[in-house]
Amino acid sequence: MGYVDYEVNGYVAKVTINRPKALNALNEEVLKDLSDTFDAIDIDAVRCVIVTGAGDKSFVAGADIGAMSTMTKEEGEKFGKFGNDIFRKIETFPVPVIAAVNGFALGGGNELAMSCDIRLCSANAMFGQPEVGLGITPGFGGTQRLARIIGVGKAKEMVYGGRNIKAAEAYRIGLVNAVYETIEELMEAAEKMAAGIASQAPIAVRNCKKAMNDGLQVDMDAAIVIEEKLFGDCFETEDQKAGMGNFLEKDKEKKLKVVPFKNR
Ligand code: DAK
Repeated sequence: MGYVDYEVNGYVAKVTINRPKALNALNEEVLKDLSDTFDAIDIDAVRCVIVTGAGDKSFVAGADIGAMSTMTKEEGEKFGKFGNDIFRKIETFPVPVIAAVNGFALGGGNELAMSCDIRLCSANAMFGQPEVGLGITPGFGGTQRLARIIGVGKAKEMVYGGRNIKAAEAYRIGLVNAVYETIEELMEAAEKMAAGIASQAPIAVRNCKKAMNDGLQVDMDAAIVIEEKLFGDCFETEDQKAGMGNFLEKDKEKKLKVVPFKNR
């Protein structure tokens, strides 16, 4: 794909936004390539996805300011919906998605990272929603997801003030799970985490993602019903029989990961 590289290693896919000359800023072409890449992922073969940016400076420096500068109200709304649909596709993607943030994650870049399940970053990362300085609101979910991840007070401070924060602060306020000194260490850690997730019972992992995502949208009474249903579904899988059987037989050598999805 033109602006997005895709590779698969074992059960782990890596999606790399590749427009380094513009610090991987998101224009319509990049967003379309990102969307097409996720559509093409074989979820019978891939159990975890890593999203990162090309180069050593930027994850994604935001939506493309040049492209947005001449938009009308209608075009702005259309562009916002285009991006939001793609980020929602990532957020609800059946298997976990890890953002490996290797530099700037500003505006649409922070919003992309927040649509992923887990964020890891390198020490040179910088996060922020600087849109108010450009005369616009965040438009790819920044006014919604940031508050859900770091809390309303901190999110309002970041969004109203358009203040960018460094990796250490992002870690302190819970925007990222971990910070690594170098990009190499970051990628190694992201791959290790992804492989660890991929080695677990795949349908159980998928159901955990769905239970947490869907459950957070409703009240607790409805949320536990979502959990009960997805928990029950696991009892129709080979993984549950193999996983519990291995435990009862005290067979720690057998690995669930050798059972491919398509045999289920
Ligand atoms: N868009 C387009 N080009 C960008 C860009 C961006 N967001 N960020 C960087 N670039 C380009 C620069 O123009 C420059 O291109 P050339 O001049 O070389 O052609 C190249 O990348 C390198 O950038 P710099 O020379 O500026 O590099 P520095 O290291 O000096 O600075 C920086 C790095 C990240 C601090 C700086 O580039 C910067 O401040 N960039 C803008 C960051 C930003 O404000 N991001 C938020 C964008 S607003 C909506 C939908 C979506 C959104 C909002 C509403 N709806 C429709 C409602 C989302 C909005 C945003 O994301």
